[in-house]
Amino acid sequence: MKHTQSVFIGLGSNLGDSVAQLRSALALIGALPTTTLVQSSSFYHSAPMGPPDQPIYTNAVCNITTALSPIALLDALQQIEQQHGRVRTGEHWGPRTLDLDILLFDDVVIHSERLTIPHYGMRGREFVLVPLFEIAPALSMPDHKPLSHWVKECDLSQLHRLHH
Ligand code: A4P
Ligand code: MG
Repeated sequence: MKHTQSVFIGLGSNLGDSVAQLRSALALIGALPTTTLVQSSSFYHSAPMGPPDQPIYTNAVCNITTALSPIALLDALQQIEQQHGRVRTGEHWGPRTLDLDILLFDDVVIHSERLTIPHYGMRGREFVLVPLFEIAPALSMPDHKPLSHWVKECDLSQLHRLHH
């Protein structure tokens, strides 16, 4: 049997019915071959990072176990983005119906053309670190500091947990 790895995925959406899109993405992620959805965080509303003239985001983080390789998982996640009408306009940090980022893939480190793991943009992003902390408070970050230390560096004033 293939070895399964523990992987954290960041989900974001700020076009269309964002909550419905995150829910549907979570279901599709959990249905991928060899993959189990172990846990998902609450959903959060967050102010856009990047161009300010775009709708607020809904963000969440989930934890899966999978025997997929990092690149096979990326292919599968990009397919799910496409299924949700993701159009890549080329605008940096522009609005999107669904964005799925591989945050951490066990202890794997990759710097290739298609993949940077750990994800380059976790530090300082409250909409990634707070949901991650909710489901994995004991996690150690790539610099070996506790996740709580990274969370403390964040501005939490524009982040709101959704009650549902
Ligand atoms: N790629 C490399 N590493 C990874 C990885 N670990 N996971 C490559 C996923 N993809 C990875 O991604 C561009 C390319 O990154 C992919 O083709 C893949 O090969 P993309 O999704 O097309 O582009 P993007 O998401 O617009 O670019 P980028 O720089 O990844 O943006 P981020 O970091 O995803 O940020 N504000 C709020 N409040 N909440 C958000 O979720 N998200 C963004 C996008 C901006 N502002 C936001 C939010
Ligand atoms: Mg992305």
